Order: sequence, then structure tokens, then C-alpha cells
Amino acid sequence: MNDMAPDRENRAAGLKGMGCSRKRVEDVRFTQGKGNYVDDVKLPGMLHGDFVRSPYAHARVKNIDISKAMELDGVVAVLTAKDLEPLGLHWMPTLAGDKQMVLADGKVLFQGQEVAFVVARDRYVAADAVELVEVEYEELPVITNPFEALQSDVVLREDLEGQTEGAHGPRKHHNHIFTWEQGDEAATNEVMDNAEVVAEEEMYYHRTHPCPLETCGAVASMDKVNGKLTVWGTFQAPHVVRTVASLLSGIEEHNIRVISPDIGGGFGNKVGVYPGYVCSIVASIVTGVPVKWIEDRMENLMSTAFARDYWMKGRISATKDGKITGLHCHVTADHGGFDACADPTKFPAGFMNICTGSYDIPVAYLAVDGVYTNKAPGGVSYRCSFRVTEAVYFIERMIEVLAIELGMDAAELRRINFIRKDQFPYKAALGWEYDSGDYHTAWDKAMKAVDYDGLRKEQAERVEAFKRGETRSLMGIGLTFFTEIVGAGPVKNCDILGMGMFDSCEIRIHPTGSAIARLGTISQGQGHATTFAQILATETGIPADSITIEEGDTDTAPYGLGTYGSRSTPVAGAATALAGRKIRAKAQMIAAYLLEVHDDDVEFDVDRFVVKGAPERFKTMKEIAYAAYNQAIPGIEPGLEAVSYYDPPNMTYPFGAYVCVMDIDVDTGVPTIRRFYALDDCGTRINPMIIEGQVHGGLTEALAVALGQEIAYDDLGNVKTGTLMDFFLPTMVEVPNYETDHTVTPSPHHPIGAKGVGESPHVGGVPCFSNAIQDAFRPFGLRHTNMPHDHWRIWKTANDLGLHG
Ligand code: PCD
Repeated sequence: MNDMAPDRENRAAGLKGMGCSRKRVEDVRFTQGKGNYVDDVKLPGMLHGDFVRSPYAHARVKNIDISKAMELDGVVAVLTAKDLEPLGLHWMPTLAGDKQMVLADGKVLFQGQEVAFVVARDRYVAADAVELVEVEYEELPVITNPFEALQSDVVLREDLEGQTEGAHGPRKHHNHIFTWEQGDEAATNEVMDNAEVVAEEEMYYHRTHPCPLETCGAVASMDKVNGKLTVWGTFQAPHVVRTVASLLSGIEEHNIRVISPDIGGGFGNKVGVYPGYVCSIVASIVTGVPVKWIEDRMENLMSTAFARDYWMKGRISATKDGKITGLHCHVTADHGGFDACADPTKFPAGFMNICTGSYDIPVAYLAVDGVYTNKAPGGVSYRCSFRVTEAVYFIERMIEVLAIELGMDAAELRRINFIRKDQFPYKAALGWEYDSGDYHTAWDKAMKAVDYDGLRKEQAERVEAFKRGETRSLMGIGLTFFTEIVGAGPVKNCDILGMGMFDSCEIRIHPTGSAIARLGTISQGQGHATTFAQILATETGIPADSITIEEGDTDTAPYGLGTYGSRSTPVAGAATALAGRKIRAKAQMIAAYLLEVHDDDVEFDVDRFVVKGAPERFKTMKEIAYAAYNQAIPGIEPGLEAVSYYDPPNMTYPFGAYVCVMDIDVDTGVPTIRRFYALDDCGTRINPMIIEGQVHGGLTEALAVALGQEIAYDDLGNVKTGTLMDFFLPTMVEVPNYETDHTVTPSPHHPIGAKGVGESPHVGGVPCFSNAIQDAFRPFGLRHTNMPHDHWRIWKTANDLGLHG
């Protein structure tokens, strides 16, 4: 047997299967400028669309005069709500059970709202014509604060006036959308009332935006002769777009083909359906030629899906020695003009009810009130699984505040409250069942890696030196332990617009032993073409380099719910493994036939089936594939294909321990990140290099959100941060050198034990950066200050604490 070992290892290495840092196959085209993005789609006779947008955040639209625009040479059409109304397309359903204007119908509710759609020969003519459309507005009072909205007589959504029931239950006020309650309020209050220690805090998780480098866009092409509609677009869920397009337009689903080509980053921004998609489709149907619509950066920031905007109020109770006894959370959620949050239907505040975090908290209560304001709609899970980043930020701040209240070390407070390894599967107070975890091991590894005790000692010395006037710099140690909840989801409780959230993989092995696999998901930069081939390589014994992965074309890919919420690995990844196992099962029968033994007498060995006890007798997968097509095998149909649709039994719960060490210049408010250590546990690791890249990217987006990125409005509802001059995107200058680490706690219910990872670093990173800033000021009495911690706000914190003398 020993003689076989090196050969076996070589064969396994040659597959480039799971666990190896295979180089990203898609980068060959990306690094050579050969990617194919929506704006690269150029069709003969194609027209270009552009929007007239509202300069006002709240106004009545009295009149729209398109005559001057229509006179401009090259203008083909100008669509307004009046043109869409006969088609029933002037409003569209949102993912959250609300409806949204496609084009302004009588009024506008946010700055940048779509008012008219100009279709012209080229982009330049379209842009000129936009200027020529004359819109008469009558300004209305603007509300940009949800608390004010709930007090105001001004009715934002006149279309809903008098409606006391919304998609998620009763509405308390004309600007109120829903109340969502989870957990046991009475029991939680009782625990709070009798608790030895209670810490309270209010925090605002500001509004921000995913801001992918590629903005949103679509090309619609209606072939009137054959009755076929093809739409290329920036879609994170192409199949859902096809189904929705069919339901809205009445075109039968088989006559619609939706294609997501290469996507230049999604981050949740490309989950929703936008007026631009609808208008380009309608314009193509009307004009009979292809119509392209591509947003510019300002349009993207001002009008497509925002993220966060949660006002959170918490109470956490504990014993004197720090054992947490209860958690109470109330959220006022600013949803803007329309409730277009992208969450599974039954979860109007997403998975905010994971807010008990990584801790064993016996009783908890959460209530979320959704509110309309004069801000853009959206509410997407920007690099987090449906509001998990809000939940983790909330609990990780509450832990810090409780530590202050108790006069305790925050690392120790975490340690004594972690869910213990032997408690998994762990049923949380707000309903979730965590599949697996080993938090103490991860935490201890992290604390040791950064020499936590040493850091605290250094910090205390720094504080003394600061007090003596020897330095103007403070040191912050940011701690975070997070648990994500990814892989939506079991079809029994997760759907989007009624479509159950399973996912799929279909695989075809070609006669010569190479293969193509298609999935219901769609990569936006994550590297699916690389990693899914690795899963199949291990499962089928066909080298990853011989497997093409294809996603995003609804005419060829099996139905799936798309890529967001780090669901591809937990759901489509499972489907891929199971499709691979179906291939293997058939291959086993073929091999047994070829080797003239019983099915049970052969076993799989890396890339072949061998006769048990006679390893010199085998058939490779290549030989088996050839036989599958070219040899008559009694009782077995020709070909080697499989498809798997996977409905996960549960979510997966990746977790991580992060530490950020910062030096803060008290006089300028400039933080310098000295060290960032990130330990992630995503179960079985498919491609360590891709995971590392995911962690770097997610941390950088976390740095952005915590330290400056914000969609800010003034009192008139003007977006103050609508360009990249004001909206913070970190560059090499701000980004530190990240240290990554890992533990491996496989998911017990996933076929290969893998959990998602793409969002984890963002979810854990935001509170970690924020905690570092706040920790630096803890010795001077700071309890909590809101993000984003830009230089000015940090300076102001120092100033408010009297540190500027
Ligand atoms: N992995 C591995 N292993 C494991 C896991 C995982 O390897 N264990 C890998 C995979 O395969 C892929 C990645 O990693 O490739 C990821 O994964 P996941 O976690 O599963 O995820 P997905 O589903 O795929 O994806 C999604 C995510 C999200 S969600 C987001 S935001 C972001 C991330 O992803 N985005 C992005 N990342 C990224 N990257 C890039 N480049 N770009 C982008 O855009 Mo949302 O909800 O949408 O908000």
C-alpha cells in the first residue's frame, strides 16, 4: 500500500480539489481587460435610456412637458408614468411586500427619484434631452428623520392613506410600515427589573451604500418576430428577475431570457429590481429595438439600494460577576419612501433576531418598527446576511457598554458568556438554531496571537503618559466576536416573492472526461468558477482544470435564487457536491460493469474506481465517462449527467474573532491602524486563498463603513454624499496589512461541512473598527459614540471629553 501513497497524493494534487489555493481562473480575462460586463453588450440598432430625476425630496409633480425633448434630433421616446399606466407598470412590487413607483406618479418621495425615461440614439443625446424635459414641481414638507415621521401630520405615502394593515401587520401611523416582534417581552422585562446590573445604550447605525465599482444597468432586447425578450443586467438573482419580469409583463417565462454577464461587484446593491430595468424593457418593447440603461455614479449612490439606517436602543442585564441574563432591543428602521428591503418574505427586518450574537443569553426580546421618510428606498444586506451586520454591531457594542458598567475587561466578559462547544446545536432565545461552533478555542487563539494582556498593559501605560502630557496619542483595542447566519434558506421559512430559497447545480460530463457545470447562483467577483470546480473535482475525480463553471444565463442554468447573503457555498455548494455524488454513483455502476465485479466490490479512490483488495484493477473517471457514452451497458442509460436542487435543512453559522489595534491622534482625530487580526471559522475551507481575499475585501468595506462611509442628507432631503468626492471608498492609503487566521468547525448538516465566508469579515469588521475607536476613549469616560468615525467626529469626541485642554 505504501508504494501507492505518493502516486495517490500526486493524483489528488493534480485534481486541484477542495482545500487547495487554486489560482482564480476568471482572473485571466479580468486582468487582460477581457471581462464582459453589461455595458460591454453592444447590439445593432441599440438605443440608450437616461432618467429625468427629481431634484426635490418631496414634491407634487404638477406637469411634465416632454415636447422640447422630443424635438431634439436623435430622441426616440420619452416615457412617463402616464405611458406605463396602461401597461400596469407605473408601479412595481418591491421585495418587501410594498410597491414602488417606476416613474413618478403624481409625486416624488426622495431626491433622485425617477420621473421620466428618455430614449435616444446615444447616451449624449439622451443626457441632453433629460435637460429639456420640463417638470413642474410643487415642494412639500420634507421628513428625513423616522422619529419625526411618526409624529408628523404629513402623509408621505398618499397611495396608502387610510390603510391600517400593511404587508407585515398593523400600521400605527400613516408613516409607519410595520412592527416586527420576536421573543418574549414580558419575560425579558421581568429579568431586567430584577437584574443586579442593567446597561442601556442608544446607537445609530448610519445609512450607507454598497457602492460596487460597476454601477447598475441593463440591456433589454425584444425580438418581436419570435416573441422573445432577452435582458442582460446587473442581477444578483437572474432567475428571480425572469420570473418577476414574466409576472409583470405577461410574457410567458420561456420567452424571457435573463443573462447576468460578468458583474463588477454586487455587495447587495444588485439584488433588487430598479425602475431602470423596467423602463429599458418597456422601451425595447415599445421601440422594437434593444435599449441600454447604465447608471452613473451619482445615480447609483442617490437612488439604488441603501443599507442600514437603523436606530437601535438596547438594554442588557447581567449578574454582578458578568453573566448575561437578558437582552432587550428596539429598532426604528428608516426605510425611505418605499419599503424595498431585500429580505426573505417572513423577515421584514431580516435576520436582526440574531442579535443575541455569540452569547448564551437565556431570554431576549426584539421589536423593529419600519418607517417611511423622504429618502431613497432599499434596505439591502450590504455584505451581511439580511441585517446581520446591524445585529452584530448592536450586541458587540452592548457587550462593551456592559463591560464599562461592570468595570470589567471586555474580553473576559465575552469569554464567560460565549455559547459553549457542548451546547451546539444551540437554540437561541430569538429562535435560531446555531449548527456548530467552538468559540472559546477561537477566542483564546486570537487573544494569544495578539498578546492581549501585553496590549492592555501598553494601553494603560499610554494613558498614563497622555495624562502626564508626554504624548498626544491614545491607543484603542477593538474586540469583536461575531456569529453570522448564512445560507438562506430552508424553503419552509425562507422565500423571496413566494419563491423558495433552494439552489441548484447541473453537471454534464463529456465523453472525453471533461465537464461543464451550471449553477443557480452568480459570481460578482467571488471566484465561483474557481471554487465550485474544486468541489466537483474532489467529488467526481475530474480535475478542476477540466471543469467549466457557468452561471447567470437563465436559458441554460438550473433555477436558483442567486448570490447574496453568502448563500452560494451553503446552498449551491451543497447542490454541487450532491450533483457530483450522483455522477459518482452512476460511475460506480459503470465501473463495476467494466471491471466485471459487483457494484459493491468497487470503491472510489481520488479519480478512479478500484476493485476492493485489488488496487491494480481500476477504471479512471475518464475511462468511465467514455464508456458512459460509447458502450452499451445493460440496464444503464447512456450519458453522464446529474442535477441537484438543494433545500438546506438549516442555515450555517460561521463565526470569527477579530482584534484591531489603533493609535489615535487626539489633536487631529486621525486613527492609524497598527494591527488587524482576523480569525475566521467557515467550516470546511474550499479555497484558502479565495477565503483570504474575501476577508481582505470584507474588512476593507468594514473599515469604510466604520470610519467614514455614509449616505448623509440635509434637512431638505438633499443627498450630501452623492459622489466619490464625499462618499468614502478606502484606498491603499487607509487600508492596513491584515493578518488572517482560522479554525475549522464544519457545519454538521452541509454535505461538505462548508459555511459561507464572504460577508463574515464585514459583519465582524465594522464593530471591531468601531470598538477600537471607542475603546481608546474609554479611560476618559466615553460610553458610546456613533459611527462613522471620521476624523472630525473622532476629534469632536476628544474635544467633548475635554482632551484638548
Ligand atoms: N468559500 C470557500 N470556502 C468556504 C466558503 C466560501 O472557499 N468555506 C469561497 C466560495 O467558494 C466563494 C467565496 O469564498 O468563492 C464566497 O463564498 P460565500 O461566502 O458562499 O459567498 P457567495 O454567496 O459566493 O457570495 C456572496 C457574498 C456577498 S453576500 C457579498 S455582499 C460579497 C461577498 O460575496 N460580494 C462580493 N464577496 C464579494 N467578493 C467580490 N469580489 N465581489 C462581491 O460583490 Mo451580499 O448579501 O450581496 O450584501
